[in-house]
Amino acid sequence: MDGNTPTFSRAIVRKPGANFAQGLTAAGLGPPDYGLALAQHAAYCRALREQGLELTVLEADERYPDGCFVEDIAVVAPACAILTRSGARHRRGEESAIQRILEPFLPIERIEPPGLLDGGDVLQAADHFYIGLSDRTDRAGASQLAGILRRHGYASSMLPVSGVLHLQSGVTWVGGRHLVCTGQFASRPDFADFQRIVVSPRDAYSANCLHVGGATLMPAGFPATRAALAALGHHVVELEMSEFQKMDGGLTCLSIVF
Ligand code: CIR
Repeated sequence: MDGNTPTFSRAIVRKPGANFAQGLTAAGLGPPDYGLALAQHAAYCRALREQGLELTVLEADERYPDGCFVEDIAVVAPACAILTRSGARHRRGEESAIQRILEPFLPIERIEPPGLLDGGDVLQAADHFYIGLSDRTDRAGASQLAGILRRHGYASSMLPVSGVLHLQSGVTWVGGRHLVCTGQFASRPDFADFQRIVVSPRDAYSANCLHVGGATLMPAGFPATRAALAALGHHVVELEMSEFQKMDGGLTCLSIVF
């Protein structure tokens, strides 16, 4: 790992609510078990704390069955936080609680109508922000974000996303020059300067990892991805994510780290 590896001190998470199963999903993996989701969420929180993060844990808000996927609601750069305008209409409104937590720490910006942007489509890798154009993030939202980032001194670029929900469903930065990604993203010139850990199509879910503190958190059950990360010197921590996967959510989706 080099000096480009991010150092986070805080994370925002939100517990899944009793109506978690009513959230959006196209995973086709069956309904989630709420008790198990709570247990997996608690283990996720423990793993973040073990990496030295101070957590703000929001209680569930039953108005928002997808509310535990907080990553989609704000993009946080070192110099500002940008509240998104989700491409999923029924998720709009989730940002009020997140704003209250972020505003003591950072200047707040926001994506304005008609722009659409989900935080899961924004990948910060070293000093660059990649913005995915997906079913949730349109060019208007992406252009607004690029403009805000530029004003705060950050470079960004856009790329198309298809076949997965969000950009970060298929590619994540795990510090240094390392990306974990599916084949779709491995072949993109955008990422040519990175060392890419390419997961097989059947292990696609394991492309969503989170590097925090001294560890790389990854979903449990993907030994090939685990071995590839370990071979590059990562201290890997596996987390059970089955109930969130059923709702189309990955590991990064469950927190806003800053
Ligand atoms: C949704 O469709 O909005 C949620 N069920 C899953 C969101 C996952 N978030 C993410 O990938 N960043």
